[in-house]
Amino acid sequence: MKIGIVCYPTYGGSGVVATELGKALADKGHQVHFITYKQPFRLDHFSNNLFYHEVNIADYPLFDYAPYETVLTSKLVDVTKYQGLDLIHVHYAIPHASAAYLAKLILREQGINIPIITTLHGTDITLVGKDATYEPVVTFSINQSDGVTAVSQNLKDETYQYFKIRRDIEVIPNFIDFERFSKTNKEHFRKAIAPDGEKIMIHVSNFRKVKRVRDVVKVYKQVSEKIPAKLLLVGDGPDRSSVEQLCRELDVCDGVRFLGKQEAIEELLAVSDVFMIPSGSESFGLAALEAMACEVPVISSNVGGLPEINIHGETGFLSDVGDVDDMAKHTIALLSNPEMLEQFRKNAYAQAQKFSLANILPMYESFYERIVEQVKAEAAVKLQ
Ligand code: GMT
Repeated sequence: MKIGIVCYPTYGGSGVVATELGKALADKGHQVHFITYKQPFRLDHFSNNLFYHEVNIADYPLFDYAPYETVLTSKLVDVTKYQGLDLIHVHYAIPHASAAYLAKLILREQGINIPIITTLHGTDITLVGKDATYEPVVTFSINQSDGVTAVSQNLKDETYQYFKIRRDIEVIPNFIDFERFSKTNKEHFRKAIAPDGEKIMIHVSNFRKVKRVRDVVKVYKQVSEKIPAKLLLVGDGPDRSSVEQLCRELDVCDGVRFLGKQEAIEELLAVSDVFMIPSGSESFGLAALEAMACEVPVISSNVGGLPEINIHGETGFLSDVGDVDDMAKHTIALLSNPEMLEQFRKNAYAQAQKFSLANILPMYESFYERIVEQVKAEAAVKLQ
């Protein structure tokens, strides 16, 4: 198939999923065209089947806000027509689903019937999308998509709860590529971070409010009072300075390392003992799955899709959002019991395997085939 993929090329989870999906589809022989305003950061390997089309927004003095959707729509029309795409798959509804719908209408006038698939990722529904400033367009564009997927059952349920959706939503969970994410021996690295055999806690995010990174530091404070431990904070974002301030207030700066944005996350996970994800909202939690693939148990909140991947008392522990004491209690129990930690590591790995690329990729391929056939059949009925 010739597949157009639209996503945010930045460090967000939806961009990561879209890029890894595109690369895997290309490896299986599909031709994949990325249509984004910047080269997706994980689009790092050459393949004859991978193409990148930049959405280039020309500046004009009249615009306080450059009309990105208009340029994206025109690009979608152009790429669909001249590359002969079979379908467009947009990741994150805002504004990709509405731009794709407009492109579909323009192409229809030119005799081209292009199927549009929208994948809902999280905040496009739970935070941003349901805000009144976006809701009518999000509802409309989801209903106009030919196929809709959500990355967890919880996100599907929330979409039906917040929006008047007439379409079926298919749950296709996020996936993990075990060729990249698997535990490797990085003992020398571990010694550099924790020279006295301290346990290593890790958090990876874009440091937005929803990630509750301050809770990670509060948990660390309690843990480090009982067990020698270090905390690695990976990523960057708006809450970074407030988190640094908290480290000073709690007097834990010596044990906390801010590593900023890192590409080789798997190498940091390889030396970690526990992964922290105390989010206030999390439709899936790809970062937790990446940790589990590297045999790192997870301490998480119990919101969104997190209970679908992190199994309480098996692969990690779940607590109510903001219940720092409970999270600290679980972390201390885990880190002070070597047998339990070892068992949880194995369980986490086994659970992550359910979400392997090999299991999930065929779900996307058969969904694509079904939607392409459905759109063809609808067009045939209209012609009669
Ligand atoms: O909202 C974000 O944190 C970014 C967002 C994205 O689209 O980049 O992440 C969401 O999509 C990821 C990939 O499907 C999920 O793993 C994250 O759980 C989800 N984030 C939230 O729901 C907060």
